[in-house]
Amino acid sequence: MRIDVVSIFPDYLAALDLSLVGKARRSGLLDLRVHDLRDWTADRHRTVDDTPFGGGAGMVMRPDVWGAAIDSVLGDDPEGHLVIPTPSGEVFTQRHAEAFATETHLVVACGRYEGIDARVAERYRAAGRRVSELSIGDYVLNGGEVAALVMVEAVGRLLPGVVGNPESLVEESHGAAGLLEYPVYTKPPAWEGLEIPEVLLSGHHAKIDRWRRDRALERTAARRPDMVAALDVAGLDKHDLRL
Ligand code: 6GU
Repeated sequence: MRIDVVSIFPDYLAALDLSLVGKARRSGLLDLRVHDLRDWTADRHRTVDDTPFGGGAGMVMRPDVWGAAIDSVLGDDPEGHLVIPTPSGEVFTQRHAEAFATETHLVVACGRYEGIDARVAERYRAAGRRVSELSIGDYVLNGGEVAALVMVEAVGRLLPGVVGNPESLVEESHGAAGLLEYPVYTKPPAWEGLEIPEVLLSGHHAKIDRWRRDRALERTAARRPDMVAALDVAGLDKHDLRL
């Protein structure tokens, strides 16, 4: 899979050389290219923004500069999907990550200031491109770079061969079960006067599975009532805790 990230702060994306995503790049599973938006400016000051039509505070990123950058990195690849991180987008979830991981080419356009001129998304949609405007949550960041880091990591770890043991992708929070993950423990079995739940030492796998599912349900009910409300009742069994 290829991902191009365009930003006025390409150094922000340096963290993508590290850890699992860095390894995926070096092994060729992920062709990640980071670009400086200012490479597509035409003036001496390498201007990327201007004042908003209609007035108001802040600056808006120019569509001509973005258009040149996006045309250049999309090339004539008809599969190229334009992703625009923005706090006004729909919320990026594990479902988006799963869908993106099946694609061949993403272009992530990181805006700053008050955002990118709205005609950019409009133009690529009109040209028949897929365009996704996505937020990573209900808070305000200074630009799309941190959101791009989040999205590339969430997608990158789902690419076949990136996570060493694919089993670890199965039972996780925000997975298909629609529940948060149960609490986990390792050695030592007693620490600071705290002991691990005895059932985990029992070797009784059915009991351990039941205990983990109860804790996942309990935790999800306490922390994410919105996820409980969205649970598919058909997926619950008669032993599941009353929520
Ligand atoms: Cl994608 N961008 C910015 N600037 N702020 C955000 C965001 C994105 N998602 C949540 N807050």
